[in-house]
Formats: sequence, structure tokens, C-alpha cells
Amino acid sequence: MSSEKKKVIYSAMQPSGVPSLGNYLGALKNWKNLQEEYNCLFGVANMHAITVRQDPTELRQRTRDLVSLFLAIGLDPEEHIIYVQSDVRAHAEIAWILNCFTYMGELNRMTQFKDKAAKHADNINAGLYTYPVLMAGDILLYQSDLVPVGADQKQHLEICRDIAGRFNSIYGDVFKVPEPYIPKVGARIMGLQNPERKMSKSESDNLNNVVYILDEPNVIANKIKRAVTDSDTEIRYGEDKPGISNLLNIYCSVTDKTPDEAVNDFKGCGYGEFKKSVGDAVVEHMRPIQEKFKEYSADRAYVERVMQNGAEKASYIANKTLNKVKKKVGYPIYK
Ligand code: AQP
Repeated sequence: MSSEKKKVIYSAMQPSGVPSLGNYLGALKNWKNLQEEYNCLFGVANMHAITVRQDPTELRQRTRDLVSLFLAIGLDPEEHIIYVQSDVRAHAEIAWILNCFTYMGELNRMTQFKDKAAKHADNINAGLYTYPVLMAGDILLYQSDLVPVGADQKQHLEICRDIAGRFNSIYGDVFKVPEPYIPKVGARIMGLQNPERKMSKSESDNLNNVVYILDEPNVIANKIKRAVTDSDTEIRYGEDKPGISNLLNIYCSVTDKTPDEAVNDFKGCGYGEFKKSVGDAVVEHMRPIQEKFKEYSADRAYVERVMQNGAEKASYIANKTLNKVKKKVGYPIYK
């Protein structure tokens, strides 16, 4: 299929910590497979990340590291666009305009804002509140057809569609109204110590709860060995067995096995043996990615070239949409 005919898909990740196994299995691993079928934009959402206080030196480093990781998992910066959000000024500009087309009543309903405000009670800033508007701009600037969404992001895509529809109904067809893309395999990975809540990269209070994808092999294996299970000894899926179900999901995702095959693999095994096998499977799956990551992150000049080229390509597309939007709302036009 020629690249013009392919649909545009927009995906981004915040450099708010080293990505977790959840980020990898729920998002990054699927992104790699999208490249054949779609024109992809892969963004490092550093403007979103500063809605929570960040150490500047660390943020800069993590931003570059996330680009290295994108490359390490096989995202292609030639055929697609890998870029850093703050390198494309159109994001900040469109966010302001879209703020003026978003109602506070809509933002008040966002559950992620409520969660993050509770988690960062000392810093409930306006950026945290208007985060969904910035995200709507990310998607709309590139006239994206599809956006991969996990359950946690569904509400944000809905508000993006509402904002686009509202703007279009006033000014004509300026924005493509994006559809959610539901990945064929979309794992939702839960915390190892608290399998009732999703695994999150920025969690720092219990490091055993999160596997980071750059953790050393023995660290990965140990964290999985310490994962909470339950009082019986059976290895099966069940609402009453969130810890075991989560480990089975992790195992399926890294081995590409079905849930039935996974359960079958562990018939008659004890929890110790099961957890060791899951740990080994994760370590083996991550090994080549970790090796490639080391290579890319050692080549800072190349990674920065990817970032600069990506910013240029992304800016070109984004500015086309932004210029249209500016004209529609009545900003000056210079001949
Ligand atoms: N536990 C998870 N299981 C499956 N998918 C997950 N994602 C996040 N956690 C899991 C998916 O990762 C993508 C990028 O997420 P993000 O960086 O934009 O922010 P997030 O969803 O808020 O991820 P985190 O790890 O929880 O970040 P922090 O700790 O900074 O808030 C998304 O596609 C998301 O669905």
C-alpha cells in the first residue's frame, strides 16, 4: 500500500519514568506492529510529563532515553515519525486555542485528573487540569485517523472527539475526528504487589510493584519471584486470583501464547516454579531490547539526529493544520 493511502495513527508516551513492563506490553510492543499498516507518529510527550514536578536534568535524559528505547524496540524513524512534543511549537499554540473550545464541565469529569490530583495534592496545577486539551491537540494536529487507547485513556479520546466536532461545526471540516484503535492484543498489566491497580512507571513508593524494562535480568526475576499470589496453589485465571491472572497475562504477552496454552504449561506446577518460569520468559524477551537500547543510548549524536529530523517532519504536518486553525479563529494573516 502506498504511504499516502495509509491511515494515520498517533501514539505517545510520557517520559515520566523508565517505562514499565505495563507500558511495554500494553503499548510499545503493539506500536511496533502498527508500522506495516499505518503511517505512524510516535511522540515523547514531555509537555504532558511536566504536569507533575520533574527534575530537569533527569527529564532531559529520560526524554532521550525514551527515543533510544523506541529505536531499540524497532520503531523506524525513516518510514515513520519519532519526535519529542516540545520540539514542535504547534502543540503549545493549538492547546491554547483548543482550551477556548473546551468546557470546564467536560474537564471536571475526567477521572485521570481526579486520580492525579489526589496523588499530587500539593501541586494541582492548571496543566494537570487541561491535560486532555493538550492531548486533543496532539492528535488533531496530525489529522490522525486512529489513536490506540487503553481503558485509562478512553475518556480523553472522547473529549478530543467532542472538541474536534465542536470546532468543525463552527468552522467547517478542519479536523479529522479520530477513532479509537483497539489493539488486537491489549494487555493491561497490574502491579506485582498490588494487582488490583495498574502498573505505573512513575510509582516510587514500592519498587517491587513495578518491573522497569531496563531492570537488570536478576532484578526482573526477583521482582517476579516476590509477586503476591494467593492462598491456594492452583495456577489459573480468576477474579479471585488477580496476582496469578496478572502473571499469566505477562507470560502470554512475552511468549505470544494463548491463555489456555499458558495455563496448560503450568499444570501441576507450584507457585515457585511458575514464577521462575514467568521471570525467565520476561528476561529472555527483554534481553535483545535491552542490548539494543545500550547501543542506541551510547550513540547520542544519532539519537539527537533522529529527534531533530522527527521534529522537522512533525512540524511540517502540524503547522499545516495549525495555520488553518489560526486563520479560522481570526488571527492575522500576512501577505
Ligand atoms: N499497566 C499498564 N498496562 C498496559 N498498558 C499500560 N499503559 C500504561 N500503563 C499500563 C499504556 O502505556 C501508554 C503510555 O502511557 P503514558 O506514559 O502516556 O502514561 P500513563 O498511561 O499514565 O502510564 P503510566 O506508566 O501510568 O505513567 P505515569 O506513572 O507517569 O502516570 C498508554 O497507551 C497506556 O495505556
